[in-house]
Amino acid sequence: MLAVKHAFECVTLSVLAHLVPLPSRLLSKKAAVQTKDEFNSKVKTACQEQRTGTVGFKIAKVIVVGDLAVGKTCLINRFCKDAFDKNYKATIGVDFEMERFEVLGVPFSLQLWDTAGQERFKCIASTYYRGAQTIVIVFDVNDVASLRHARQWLEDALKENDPTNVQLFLVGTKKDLSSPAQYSQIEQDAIKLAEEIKAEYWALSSLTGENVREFFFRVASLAFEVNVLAELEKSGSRHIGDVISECTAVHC
Ligand SMILES: Nc1nc2c(ncn2[C@@H]2O[C@H](COP(=O)(O)OP(=O)(O)OP(=O)(O)O)[C@@H](O)[C@H]2O)c(=O)[nH]1
Ligand SMILES: [Mg+2]
Repeated sequence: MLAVKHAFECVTLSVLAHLVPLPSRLLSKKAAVQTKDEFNSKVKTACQEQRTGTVGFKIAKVIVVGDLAVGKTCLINRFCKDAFDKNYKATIGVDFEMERFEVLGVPFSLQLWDTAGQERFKCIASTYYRGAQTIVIVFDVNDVASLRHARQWLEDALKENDPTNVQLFLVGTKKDLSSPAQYSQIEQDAIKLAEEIKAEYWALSSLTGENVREFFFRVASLAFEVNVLAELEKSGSRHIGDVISECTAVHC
């Protein structure tokens, strides 16, 4: 059996927890890691009472998309391997990493799909978009064009997925390369876009590691929460269904 790599209870890490997207004015780098520190109470209770159904066996699919060389692979490698490569090696098609978490005592895994940004590999990469629970759109905070292209990446990813059923993140990388003045300019545009597409905005650096861990924990906790809530809803409706069929059986 694979060992759990990341175990967390939300009370200790304030980044881990809430379902509703952050209010836009809080979407700056700092605010994103200082959000509410509570999981949904139904989710907490279900975890305490071990009523999370099949969630412990579930794997959430996360696709990471965005222009070439914005830093998608580095982001995943920083989190999964705590490594950073300053030489650019284009991803060909897709790469894949699996990360195991324990959230509120329940095992949970993220399947991270690192897709190619280069146009010539886009066709292969897009065949892996389907079935994503989370879409991470990456841009480089030093490259305005990569932010402009974010909408197109989202559109492509949504063609293969149900827009009402995915969580969106807009992630600005390479924060270490920008001055505070430069950064605050692009941040405004990024926040505006994040609001429009209903994504949560994060800025980070894979070189320094700033915000990387917090970001993935946040992705894992939101995906987990959604899964548990869906499971509770399913078991709730099953119970109602059982009652109805029992009633029909005895003609009540
Ligand atoms: N300074 C700095 N450089 C970064 C950061 N993230 C990535 N890079 C550099 O940016 C270049 C591209 O990074 P990748 O992660 O390979 O980019 P990618 O988005 O996976 O590119 P494709 O696979 O072609 O789509 C590499 O030279 C990295 O070293 C960062 O946070 N800071
Ligand atoms: Mg890559």
